[in-house]
Amino acid sequence: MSVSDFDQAKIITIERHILEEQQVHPEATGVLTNLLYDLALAGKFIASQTTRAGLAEILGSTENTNIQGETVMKLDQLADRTIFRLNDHTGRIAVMASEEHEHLLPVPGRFPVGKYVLLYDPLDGSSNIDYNASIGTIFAIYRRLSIDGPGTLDDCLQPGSALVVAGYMIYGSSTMLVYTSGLGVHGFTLDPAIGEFLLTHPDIRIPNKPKYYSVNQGYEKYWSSGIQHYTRWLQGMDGDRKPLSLRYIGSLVGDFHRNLLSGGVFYYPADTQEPSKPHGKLRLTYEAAPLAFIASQAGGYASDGTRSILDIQPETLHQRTPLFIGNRFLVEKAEEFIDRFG
Ligand code: AFP
Repeated sequence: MSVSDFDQAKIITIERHILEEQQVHPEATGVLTNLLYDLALAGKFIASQTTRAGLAEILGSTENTNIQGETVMKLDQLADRTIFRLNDHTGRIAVMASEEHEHLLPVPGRFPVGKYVLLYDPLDGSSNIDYNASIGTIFAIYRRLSIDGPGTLDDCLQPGSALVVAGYMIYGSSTMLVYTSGLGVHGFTLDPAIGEFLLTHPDIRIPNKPKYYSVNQGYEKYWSSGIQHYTRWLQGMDGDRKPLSLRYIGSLVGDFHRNLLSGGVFYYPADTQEPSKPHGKLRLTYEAAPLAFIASQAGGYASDGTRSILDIQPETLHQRTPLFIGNRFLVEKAEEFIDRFG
């Protein structure tokens, strides 16, 4: 690269990007900007740990105990503690909730509370860690509803349509952070040499021509007739349309990220496998809703099979929901099949 090429190239760090987006909102105080920056920092920390997965054994640990006789924290607990500890003292957060904890995570009494609510899934797809497949962190940020004092459960139980920011970090062949604040979807890749997230995927749009469908087809016998018909349709079995290719990692962030960039649909329907989980496996507040916001900002759509995920009012923190997410026409087709065949 010549000196003049280098001078012309616009190197946009995540900090610069967030600051530039902030200028679109003259009323912004910078609190949200800093909160996003804290999450990016958590992502760097988690990435540095996930790339060392497996080394604990080589370094002499047995089961959960390392060579010094200390308990080794599982990576999902480590990710959970990292996000909490980077955000508990900043005065930006009213309350947090995590996939790892049944109850709310209040801001410790010695720290000030702020105006935002943070819900997160610290390490989604963690059963893939041992096999070196992509895993991710999902986050959702709302404005608190309560006026002051510690944040409440109601602050956390807001529909996706009230989201202020949603994003994820994906720990794969590289580490990426993808987020939206309602001004499009932007992706940043972590340059490990300098420890910075750089803008590599500005204004992501789901391609109009989809490539993939993603579902755990091993569970087909537990599906309703509507889902079985829909899957046949995606495979082009009911006409002369070309089939979509099947890709499924079993790691929501990885499956969603691939389909966001290549076009397609991911679904995890309700099934009859476990009567105790009549609504499928995925969680509404910190999995489905934030990804639905990202999908909609990228020109896509997410549904529970009958209505937009963004319109669902959560009733409990860890509520499960069926999820269909990706290109709008593919998700609407799922709604049609469910409406017709159940
Ligand atoms: P784990 O965190 O236990 O690996 O679960 C991952 C997950 O919640 C989500 O990331 C996947 O989309 C989904 O489960 C995969 O579930 P199946 O193994 O039932 O297909």
